[in-house]
Amino acid sequence: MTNITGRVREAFRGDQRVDADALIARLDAVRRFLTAVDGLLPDAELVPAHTLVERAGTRLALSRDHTVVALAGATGSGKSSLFNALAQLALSPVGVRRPTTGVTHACVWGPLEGANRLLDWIGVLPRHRFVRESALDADDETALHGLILLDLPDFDSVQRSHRLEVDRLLGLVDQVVWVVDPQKYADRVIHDSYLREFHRHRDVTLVVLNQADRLPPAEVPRVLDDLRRLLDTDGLTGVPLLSTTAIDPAGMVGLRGALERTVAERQAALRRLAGDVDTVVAGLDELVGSARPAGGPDDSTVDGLNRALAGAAGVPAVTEAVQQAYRHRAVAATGWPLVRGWRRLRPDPLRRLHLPGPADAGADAAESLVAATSVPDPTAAQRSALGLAIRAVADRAAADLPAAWPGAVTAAARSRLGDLPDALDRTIAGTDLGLGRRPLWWRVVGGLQWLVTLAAVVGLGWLVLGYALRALGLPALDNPMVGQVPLPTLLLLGGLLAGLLLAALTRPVVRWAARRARARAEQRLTAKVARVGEEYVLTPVRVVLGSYAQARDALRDAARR
Ligand SMILES: Nc1nc2c(ncn2[C@@H]2O[C@H](COP(=O)(O)OP(=O)(O)OP(=O)(O)O)[C@@H](O)[C@H]2O)c(=O)[nH]1
Ligand SMILES: [Mg+2]
Repeated sequence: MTNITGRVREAFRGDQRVDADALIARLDAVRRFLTAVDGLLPDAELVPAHTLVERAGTRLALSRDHTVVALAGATGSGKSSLFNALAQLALSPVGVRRPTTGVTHACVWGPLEGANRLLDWIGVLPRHRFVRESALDADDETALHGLILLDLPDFDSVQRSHRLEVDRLLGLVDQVVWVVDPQKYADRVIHDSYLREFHRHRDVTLVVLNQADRLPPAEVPRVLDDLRRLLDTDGLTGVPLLSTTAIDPAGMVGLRGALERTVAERQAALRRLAGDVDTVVAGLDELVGSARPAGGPDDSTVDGLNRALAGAAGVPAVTEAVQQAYRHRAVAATGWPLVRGWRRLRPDPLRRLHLPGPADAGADAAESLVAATSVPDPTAAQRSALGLAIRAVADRAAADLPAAWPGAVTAAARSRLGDLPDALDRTIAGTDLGLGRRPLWWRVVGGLQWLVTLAAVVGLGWLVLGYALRALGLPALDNPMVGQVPLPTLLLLGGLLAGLLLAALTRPVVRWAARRARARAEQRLTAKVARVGEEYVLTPVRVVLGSYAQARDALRDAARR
């Protein structure tokens, strides 16, 4: 899986400007990502993205005219000394007892008013806010107008509260000046826990080697080289590195100049947020893959699902009943009239399943939709086959997705499992099984049967009448002859024989037509059941796949610098 953030240039971007609109578009993309994955991915993985969206929105809304710069570093490195030296006032106590600074101090260059809301949000107490605006040197300080300098507690503190405060503030400030001293500049905690973590924010990172005066002048370049090498290992290649001496104004020129440039550019806030987006996108990267996923499971998996659904819905039992019902009704309509009545006494096989029988053939569809059938409940084997088929759908659909997603796809595929039995039953009840209309040939054969039976009855009556007249000694009827056979006898025997023959000839036709009726019903039921599968299983899966595609596109947009 290629890395989406791989497209973000990892090199130091130095003076490259961050366009505010482009940044807002990237933040919008992160927001879109969060909307797309809402409820689908574990919340814990999304916390940094939510925090970013919330923080960035607030920071951009608060003040773009101010640049918040924090002095961060180990205890005793000289943060407070630098803070005071820059302010040219003793604002933050400097001490020998370590750690000295326990609460963040802020110094604002320019009017405090505009900065107050920003400092409220950052969480610097009003009594620790100072204004660097003096009538005497106002002109000298204009270059720093808009700067809010923070003196942080030590990050390697024995006081846990200091570390928490530092971590909180490092997430909010626009630029960080990491202060190290000649003794502890190589400490692992500075590099492993902080500088390395900040590598995506190297555009807003500045490192100062303070207390340079404690080194023999010839040693300073060597220590700076060594520190540069460590910064390279931290992923902070190219960040500005300066030496400072807080106790000597001449040793502050470089840092002051760097801060003046930062303030003048008014880019730090945007660069910081751009770095935050990079970090968040990199953290989310493994939640999306590079390949565009398929729109859903393949046809054969869907066929498998439809077969399993048909089994669970009792389609085989219903189609069997359709075949039997067709035979039952066809024989009742075309059979020998003398035994038809007896056939009608037997129950219609479809009625046994509470499906439309002969009386309600063509019944109102709406009425049959609410009817529950008596189709047998699915067996344990059918239920487990359905479970497996749904699993297969989820597995196939999620095959190309990164590890975080198959769970969501499976959950979606199973999300409406509880509603399936009712939906299938309603579908079966609402399907026109094709037995509503009596075929014309039934009526033709039935009519013929009546005709030949009538002939037999006429023949019988004629004969009975002849016998009766003879028994009473009355003049006999004149029996016309057809060949050697008297007509009444011919009518009786011919009618009976023709009826039996017609019934015998019709039987195979009925069987063939019943099979066709079954196939037709099966086709209709399968199509309807497939629609249920589409609505209750495939659609939820496609919704998740759609969300995945949206999340992937959004993250791609968010990664674009
Ligand atoms: N020689 C010399 N001493 C310095 C310099 N900067 C700071 N110091 C001294 O180093 C000690 C610690 O300075 P602080 O400014 O309190 O250090 P800090 O980083 O604020 O320390 P915490 O508040 O405990 O985190 C003090 O005694 C300062 O006078 C410097 O550039 N040169
Ligand atoms: Mg301090």
